[in-house]
Amino acid sequence: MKMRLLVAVAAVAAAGLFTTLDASPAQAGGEIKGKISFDGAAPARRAVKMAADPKCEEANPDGRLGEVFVVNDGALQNVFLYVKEGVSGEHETPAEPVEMDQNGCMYTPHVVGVMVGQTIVIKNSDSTLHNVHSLPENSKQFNSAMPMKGMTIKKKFTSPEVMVRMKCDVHPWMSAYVGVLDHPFFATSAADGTYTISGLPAGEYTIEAWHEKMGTQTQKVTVSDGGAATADFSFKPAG
Ligand SMILES: [Cu+2]
Repeated sequence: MKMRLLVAVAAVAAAGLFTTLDASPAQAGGEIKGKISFDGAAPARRAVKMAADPKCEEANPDGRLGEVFVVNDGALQNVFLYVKEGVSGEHETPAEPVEMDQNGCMYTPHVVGVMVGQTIVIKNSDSTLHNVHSLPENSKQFNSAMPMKGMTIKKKFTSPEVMVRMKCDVHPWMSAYVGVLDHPFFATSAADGTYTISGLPAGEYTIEAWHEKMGTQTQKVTVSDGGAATADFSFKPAG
């Protein structure tokens, strides 16, 4: 639910941003939408083994499932979609931060996008020590111990990169991925596999879909003034 909310917020922010840059409301922008499917039998989601930290086990009395393959009725969640080619001009960095929580010794959301320079507020909702460690190649790494419940830190990435991996040095099962872009045209597929990228001017674009285990795919998409183009993707695991 939170993921969907974030996607919706990003879409609204993108639409709002473009409206402010473009004087003509008639050209408030088109959109690309679609659905991500998983081709084949969905792998079973495995229970995450948290025995290394009793506080993590306590926080999840019913256990937690891994988030690498989240397939609901053939729909694939946690795919990052972004416009790879065709965006021009400068795009204002949103003032609103993106939020990432450490809750029950998992990152929420698991996959998220931010703009270069946009603040990411990282929170610790757990009564245990987390150490959030980013592993970008294009920006400076950060490696921050967060020992207290309720603690938050603010971070930014300085260069585009799809994707930046985040991990916890205390809990090896914890990972998240952040797509860093110099424009606001990105989204993450929701629980029903759908996504929407809004606020795009008319034009030809290449959109890329990224999944942490199944790699990337691209499609060329033509967006008309204020129109909606569709780009569906289907992922099949190798082998
Ligand atoms: Cu941790």
